[in-house]
Amino acid sequence: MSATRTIRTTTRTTRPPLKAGAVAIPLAVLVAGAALLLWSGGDAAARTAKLTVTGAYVREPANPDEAAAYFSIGNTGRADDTLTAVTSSTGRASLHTTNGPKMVTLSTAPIPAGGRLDFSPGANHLMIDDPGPLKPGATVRLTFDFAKSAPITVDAPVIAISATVPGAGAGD
Ligand SMILES: [Cu+2]
Repeated sequence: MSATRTIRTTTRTTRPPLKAGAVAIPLAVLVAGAALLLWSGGDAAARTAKLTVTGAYVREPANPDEAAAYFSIGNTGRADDTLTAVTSSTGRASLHTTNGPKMVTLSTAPIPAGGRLDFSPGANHLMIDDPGPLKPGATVRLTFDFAKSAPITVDAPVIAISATVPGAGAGD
């Protein structure tokens, strides 16, 4: 697509005619540039992360000040990526991990090529501060931002305090 755009600039005819020698060099540069774009584009496509977010849910909070969300990010691509932030349609979300009895904020979390990043109870979780009332059946829209890949948005269902994890044992 970008190569097509580059080539289209050669069809401009509004400029006054130039000497053949003056045209030849810019054309050569354009052709070389287009070839470089094609080459680097193909190379990049072969080595990108391919991310999917699965199993996202929000546990109904015991109090309205704080909720936790969980999810899994799979990477079937051939490059690592990094989760840099998650934003929530309600409240303020931050990445947390559990270190013994304490919660620690994570600024980023790695998603290895061919691997996955799990945010699951007892370990990593998405903390949502001041989410407001969240009842089972509602959904919270979560947008995941990555260092390299385009953002991914999912609607995470709110599940009851006592409910089992959705999709548990499904083996996604
Ligand atoms: Cu936390």
